Order: sequence, then C-alpha cells, then structure tokens
Amino acid sequence: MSDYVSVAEARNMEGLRLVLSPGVPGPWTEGIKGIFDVKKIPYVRAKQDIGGDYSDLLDWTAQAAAPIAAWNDEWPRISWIDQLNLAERLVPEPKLVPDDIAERTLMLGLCNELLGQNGLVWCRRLMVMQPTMIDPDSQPEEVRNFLTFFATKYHYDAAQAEGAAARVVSILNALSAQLAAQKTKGSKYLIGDQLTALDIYWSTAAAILDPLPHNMCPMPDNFREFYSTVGPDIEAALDTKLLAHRDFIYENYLTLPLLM
Ligand SMILES: N[C@@H](CCC(=O)N[C@@H](CS)C(=O)NCC(=O)O)C(=O)O
Repeated sequence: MSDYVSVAEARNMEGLRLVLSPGVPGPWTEGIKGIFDVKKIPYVRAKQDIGGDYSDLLDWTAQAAAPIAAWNDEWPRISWIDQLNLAERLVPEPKLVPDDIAERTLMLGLCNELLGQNGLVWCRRLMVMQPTMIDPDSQPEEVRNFLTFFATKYHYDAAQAEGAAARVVSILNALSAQLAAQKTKGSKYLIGDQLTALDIYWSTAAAILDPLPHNMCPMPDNFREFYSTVGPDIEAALDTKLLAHRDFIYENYLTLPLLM
C-alpha cells in the first residue's frame, strides 16, 4: 500500500483513487484513509506533495487541496462529506453513517465541527499560521515562507484566527459531553452503539492537537511542533477521556503505526 502513482496517472485510471499528501498525518487525509480502510475498500494512492506543483490536481479537480477521492470517471470528491458518502455507497457495510435520523444528524453535525469550514481542523490551521501572520520576522525564513504560502492558499482571515482557539475549545467541550453521555448509556462509541465516521474523524483530527508519539505517528519535527502547540485554553479543554477514546479507536480499528 505504500506505492504512489502521480496525480496525472491517477486521473486516467479506473476504480477508486485517493490523492493523498504523504509524510504528514493531515487530519482530512488520515480521516478518509480510515473510512476506506475500515470498510476494506481497496484504492490506488496518488501523491500530491505539500507545497509542490499543484497544476495536475488543479486541472483535474479545479482546486489544489488533498485528499481527493475519485471513483471511475465520476466527478472527483474534494470534500470530506462527499468522500464519506461515496465510501458508504461503494461498500455499505460496515455502516459508518447511522440509519437513525437523530443519530445521523448529530453525527454529521459533529463531523462538520471537526472537518468543515471554520471547524476544529480549520481553526487549528489558522492558529498555526497566526504567529507568522502577526509578526513574520518572528519565524525562521523557511517556516515563514511555508506558512505565508499556506495563508494565501487557504485565505487566512485575521479575525477568524483571533477566535480560533475559543472555537476549538467549544467543539472539544461538545465532544467531551457527547462521550460522557454515551458512557452513561453504556456505549463505547461517540454515537449509538457501534463505530461511526465520527469516531474515526475524531481520532484522526486529534493529531492536530496532541499527535501520537513518533514511533506510531512519524512526521517532520516542525509539523509536530505546529500540531502540538495548542496554547493553554485548548490544553485545558483537551479531555484525557477524548484522547483515550482516540487510542481505543486506533488500537481496534485503524492502522498503527500510521502508514504514510
Ligand atoms: N477538501 C477538504 C479540505 C482539504 C484541505 O484543506 N487540505 C489541506 C490540508 S492542510 C491540504 O491539502 N494541504 C496541503 C496542501 O495544500 O498542499 C475538505 O474540505 O473536506
């Protein structure tokens, strides 16, 4: 599974292809890998280098972010929710989106809090860029260039960055409350009584708050520092039970060490 084709090669293939950015445990990327892996759906991996030449990806998908899920000649799925729906359609079991409407709406709402625009991962990305955007000279040149590039690419917004930590805290509080409520019902999962996409997405998103140790989750040192520098408010809100839940999901359903 560790071989990669190019984006241009993937575009011309049939079947399922995932465009991934290997080397870093990106929450969106690890999340969709987790969804397809739990369903045992085989796929071809295509490599998009972070900060590399995006022209083939742009030409194919009209945008330049990974991950992408492409099935045959259908339109490539660029957003987490379309990727999840594609996975559910291709291999319905194990079901990762509940049938029950109350469970389903709660689950998708919480997934959106993690992965949607202005969600937890989005806000953490703003927080990573913020020191450079406030004072570019505070950073070494390489970091400055890298983060300035991403700030432009992802439309950095100073006001949104200002509120990002508080937003992450509110999302963590909602997840903690949900986990505690589930525990009182005797469930080991965040929704209902079986694994859902939310358990997977929480576990993979947690990398951008408190990454697993290097032997399980290898990544460049600068990314480890970006990912784990969360500040006091998030540190205080990061419930150890949520992290224990992440460990439980990785140990029982996902691949360790992470395959990148
Ligand atoms: N398409 C995703 C978002 C994907 C995304 O923003 N990916 C970023 C993660 S930081 C990425 O590809 N970064 C690497 C790059 O731009 O080279 C969604 O909205 O569901």
